[in-house]
Amino acid sequence: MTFTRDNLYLYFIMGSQDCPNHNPVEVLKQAIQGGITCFQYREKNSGLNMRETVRLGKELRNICRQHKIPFIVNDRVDLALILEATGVHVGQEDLPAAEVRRIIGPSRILGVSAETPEEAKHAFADGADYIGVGPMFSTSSKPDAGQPIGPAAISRIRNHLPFGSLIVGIGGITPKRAPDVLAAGADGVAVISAISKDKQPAHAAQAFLQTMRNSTKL
Ligand code: TZP
Ligand code: MG
Repeated sequence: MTFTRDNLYLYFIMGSQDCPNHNPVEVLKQAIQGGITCFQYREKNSGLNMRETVRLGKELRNICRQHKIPFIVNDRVDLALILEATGVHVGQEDLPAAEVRRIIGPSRILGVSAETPEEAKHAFADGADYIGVGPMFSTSSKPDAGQPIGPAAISRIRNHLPFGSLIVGIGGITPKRAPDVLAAGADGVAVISAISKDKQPAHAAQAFLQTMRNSTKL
């Protein structure tokens, strides 16, 4: 599957822990209907065991395949390979990016979280295709996310990277705040709760696309 800058535009992340009121399969279907451009499967302390995680992952992957949405797996390279995922996303405390690149080969997508220009430069040198920068704003979806670094962090980091480096902002992003993240130089926004916890995930995704497109209209 091809993966381009456009895939970062509205990047939805979810595991069953993020869907207290719905079935994650339904949430993903709705989010796709609403126009998301990429999906990351992030099962974290949800209570699912590894077998259940694989079973749900296959279901979510099949839905992404049907709709030609890239399917990225958070943290776990073994799970990404089992699920024949489009790619993997790792943080600074997960498997080192260079090792992940070695295991997944040249074709799968590698995303890496980075908070500083140094982390960002290392991530790309180690084989990242894109970086995730955050938390932009305060978030309740990741207890260890640390203090918000704000959209300005994206401009700062971009200044140290070659033209065209792919960056997605993450953390506490709502439809109203998304334009600030784009204005700071992000290629897109990565979102958990503003879509997964909405009563109507399709509408929530559409609301993002609307504010983002309006903000960049000439
Ligand atoms: N990494 C940095 S913040 C965050 C992750 C996974 C959580 C984003 O979730 P939300 O609900 O969009 O704030
Ligand atoms: Mg991680």
